[in-house]
Amino acid sequence: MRRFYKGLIALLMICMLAGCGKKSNKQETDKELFVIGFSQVGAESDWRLANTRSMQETFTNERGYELLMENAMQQQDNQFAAVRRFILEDVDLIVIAPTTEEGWDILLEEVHEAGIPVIIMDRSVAVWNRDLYLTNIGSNFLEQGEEAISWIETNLPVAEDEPLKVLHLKGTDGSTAQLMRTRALEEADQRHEDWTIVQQLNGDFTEAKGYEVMTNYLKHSQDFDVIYSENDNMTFGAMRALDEAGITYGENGKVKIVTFDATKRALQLCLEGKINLCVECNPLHGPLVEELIQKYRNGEQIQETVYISESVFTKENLTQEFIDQRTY
Ligand code: GYE
Repeated sequence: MRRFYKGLIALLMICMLAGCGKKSNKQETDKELFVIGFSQVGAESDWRLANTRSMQETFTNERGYELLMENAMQQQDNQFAAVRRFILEDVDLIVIAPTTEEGWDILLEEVHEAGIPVIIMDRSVAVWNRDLYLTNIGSNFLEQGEEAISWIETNLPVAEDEPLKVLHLKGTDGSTAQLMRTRALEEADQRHEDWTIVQQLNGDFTEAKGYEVMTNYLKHSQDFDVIYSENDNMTFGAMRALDEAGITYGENGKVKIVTFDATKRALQLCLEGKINLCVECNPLHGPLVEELIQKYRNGEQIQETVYISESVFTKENLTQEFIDQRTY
């Protein structure tokens, strides 16, 4: 009997030690790491890949974070599912890069009720209750559009007898980047009686779609002076279509090209004279998001909107050294 009791006690001790050991390890890890659920739009463009990298490089375990990232493949429904999973996992904070602006009220209410703070990154959301998220960090997309317009106004003279014909390549409908860049162009078109938007094509911010819509369009018409393309990847697709149709572009070409993002590949083409203007859209949000999270954790006041700094590039202000050291 004593032997039996001795054995039982030993067994219990082993179990307790093993069990306790595990639990305390987990508790320590949980305590140390700040868990962030990140719903990313997709992997549609070079800009997006750089944006994802910036988040992953910032929020590492070594730096005290656990980043749970979900790629929504450009579908808002996938974002809803991801955010609901984050609620179930009881993460410390949720970062959402929203596909489109509309449709977020109910979901953000759910997150609010769960008591989880939210940061909206890159694009914006249009919700009734502004208290549903801490802050919106991203680009001033309208200003980007206006930069592009003012370059066109100064650099593309309009002929006396013919309007300036703009071909517009649009990004994902309803996304802030599309809405604001489009607004700048449409407002300029209203102001300038001698401008005309010959067509608006939707390329969904991807190279494949940019190539496809451009190829189809060129079968019907090739009469335009400038392409206003809402991101670099659609521009690359459009350039391939122009090459195949034998239409020249850039500095010495028939068609001028204005593009948004200013990723490394686009800047190189700009330096080579193939693209006329690159309006920068800075994807390196990670460090800024971290700064805001730290403020939040310290109980400090956070600005409602935080814009990231950006510039505009033409062949004149670019150098090979600058492009070589660019990380995206
Ligand atoms: O311009 C485009 C991307 O929302 C700023 O989305 C972003 C845009 C960017 O896919 O390349």
